[in-house]
Amino acid sequence: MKKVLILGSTGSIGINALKVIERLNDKFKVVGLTAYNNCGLLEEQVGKFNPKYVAVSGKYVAHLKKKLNSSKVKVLNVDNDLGFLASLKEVDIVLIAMSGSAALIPFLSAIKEGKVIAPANKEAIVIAGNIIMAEARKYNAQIIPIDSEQSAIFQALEGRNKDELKTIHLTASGGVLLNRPRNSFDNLSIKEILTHPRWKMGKKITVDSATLMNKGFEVIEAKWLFDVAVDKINVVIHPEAIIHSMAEFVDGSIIAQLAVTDMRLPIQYALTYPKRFATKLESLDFGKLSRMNFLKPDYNKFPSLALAIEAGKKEGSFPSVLNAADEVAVEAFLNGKIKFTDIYKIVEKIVCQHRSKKEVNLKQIIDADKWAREEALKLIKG
Ligand code: MN3
Repeated sequence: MKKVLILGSTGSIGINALKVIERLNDKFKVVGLTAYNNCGLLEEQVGKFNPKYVAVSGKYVAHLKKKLNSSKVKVLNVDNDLGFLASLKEVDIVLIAMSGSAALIPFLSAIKEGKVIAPANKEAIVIAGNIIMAEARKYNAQIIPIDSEQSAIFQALEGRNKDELKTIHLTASGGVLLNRPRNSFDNLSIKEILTHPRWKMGKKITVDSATLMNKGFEVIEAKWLFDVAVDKINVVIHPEAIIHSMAEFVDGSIIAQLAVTDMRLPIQYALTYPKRFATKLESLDFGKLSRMNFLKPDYNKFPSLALAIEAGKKEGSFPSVLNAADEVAVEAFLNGKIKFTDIYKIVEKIVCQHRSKKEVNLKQIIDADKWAREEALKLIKG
């Protein structure tokens, strides 16, 4: 039995991860679950999976302790204790389903203990991919991505020699704005942005999918995860989201991973790797599918994608600044404080003001994050 810690068990990835574990309950034991403020659902999950540890935001710790009085579960604080949880001897796999750069601390702790890490979280690898990958090599920790595109690339590259890789074709559904004219973007409502055609996800990532910033983050992520130059990563719009990404080799052969759009599949693969087990998911029906479409991304319509690719090329603390400014701007949009098109304007302005060396340490990354957040808040207020 593999022992699993899930950071962010009440979000959509966390909920799906627990569904996978429930089906494969003879193979996995949940050791710890963490959430931010969804105490109700966390409580339910504790009842079902009986973990040894849970963690929530500091202000809810006392409340949750009271609620879970009768069980033996230890209640910890997500603001301070994630590093401790991720480094526990009794944990084999750390599944990082929480969002935000706060995942960086438990990510690095898990690496130092040589654990298997299954990240769905983007921010940690986007802002500190070079440090994460160097540490993972040093401590022999295995990183098996959950994000559907990274999982597809991981699967396509399995057993291959890296020198044989020519291009990664990173697919994108194109988001909710694919067929909307750019001149209508200014008046887009929050509700219109939050209806993603293919995937059900959290709000922040759904907005990032609409701007294609999410795809830009994935370019940066793929660069670090698979050690390939940004120039070798080609973004392809594929609205059906059936091909989850592809690897093209030097001989011109392309290996793609295809499946129904259901996150339980890449989650299960990350947990059971290198084995595969049956799922209850339906098979792709090619007869019904009949066609798949592909097109080039429109960088003028979606400038966030170009900005992210540029930040990925420049390295240093640029990805950190990009991520932090985007997080603040998207939140302001979701709170009705700025227009949809202001998201890009704010992020672009801050990235352009930033200066960074190519090589940066963890402190410089965190300082850049903090600086970008402050600058973004100033712009939003002004
Ligand atoms: Mn994705």
